[in-house]
Amino acid sequence: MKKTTQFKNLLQSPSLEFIMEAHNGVSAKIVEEVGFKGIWGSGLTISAAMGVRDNNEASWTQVLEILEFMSDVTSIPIMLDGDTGYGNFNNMRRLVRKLEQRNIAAVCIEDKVFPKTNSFIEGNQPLASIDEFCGKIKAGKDTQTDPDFCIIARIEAFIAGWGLNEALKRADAYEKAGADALLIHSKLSKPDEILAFMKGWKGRSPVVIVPTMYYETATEVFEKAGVSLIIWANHLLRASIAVMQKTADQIHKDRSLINIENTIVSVKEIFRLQVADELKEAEKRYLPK
Ligand code: SPV
Ligand code: MG
Repeated sequence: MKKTTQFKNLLQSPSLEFIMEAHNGVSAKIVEEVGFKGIWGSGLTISAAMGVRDNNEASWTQVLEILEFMSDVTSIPIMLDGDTGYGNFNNMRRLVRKLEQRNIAAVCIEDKVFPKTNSFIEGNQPLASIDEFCGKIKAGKDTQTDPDFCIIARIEAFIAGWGLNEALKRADAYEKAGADALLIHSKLSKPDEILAFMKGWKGRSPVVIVPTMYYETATEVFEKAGVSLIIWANHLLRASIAVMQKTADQIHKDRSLINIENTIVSVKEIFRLQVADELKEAEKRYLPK
């Protein structure tokens, strides 16, 4: 099944679904291997893996290049965290064209202004006007050639401190503009804003959430509230940073690998993830004897 169709089915499925963050080819592959049905191409982790900030310091074509590696090694759909669409409606149109060419199934755009700031960073989080953001959604929907490509509108009203009424007003406008789903974001450690939104939301669009900060809430609470899709947004990068810091420090202190070898994957496991065997077989077929 096409990746776009897989993703649309995931969004519209009656049960709660989950997608997991990846930030390069190998992490994308790991997400698929453990059984997730989709991948979140996180702006935070893709930029962090490049060693830059989540403020559009990496150009959108640099992000596209990473996505292409992620897409090439996986058969499950990728939903890109497209930040603000990297500009206005016109940049959004070009983004959608390029994503479709690279077999990316969906893009999420947020109603902030370029260059964006990560939602968990303290300080001013200016919002785009409703009209401007609706134009961006419409431009994206008019540009896509595959009817199953999805555009998810992310509402940052809670993040910016504008409250529930503003969040609901925006949800309604974005649904009318053609968004395939809404992502409602909150930085609180309790899910109060999310649950209030779910109670107040009378539209039909599926709702997506990112429980990074309210991680202590049982998943069943969101299931009961009618959430459609949960994004585990940054946990593979955070896990790998923890192990890289520990491993580098140990090797540096020991001046030896003796305490490390059994705590990390083998070189063979890297070869397996790279499908090195396939090349061996191909060499037999194509290289001169
Ligand atoms: C990301 O993963 O880049 C996101 C989610 O946009 S958050 O970091 O929570 O804003
Ligand atoms: Mg992001």
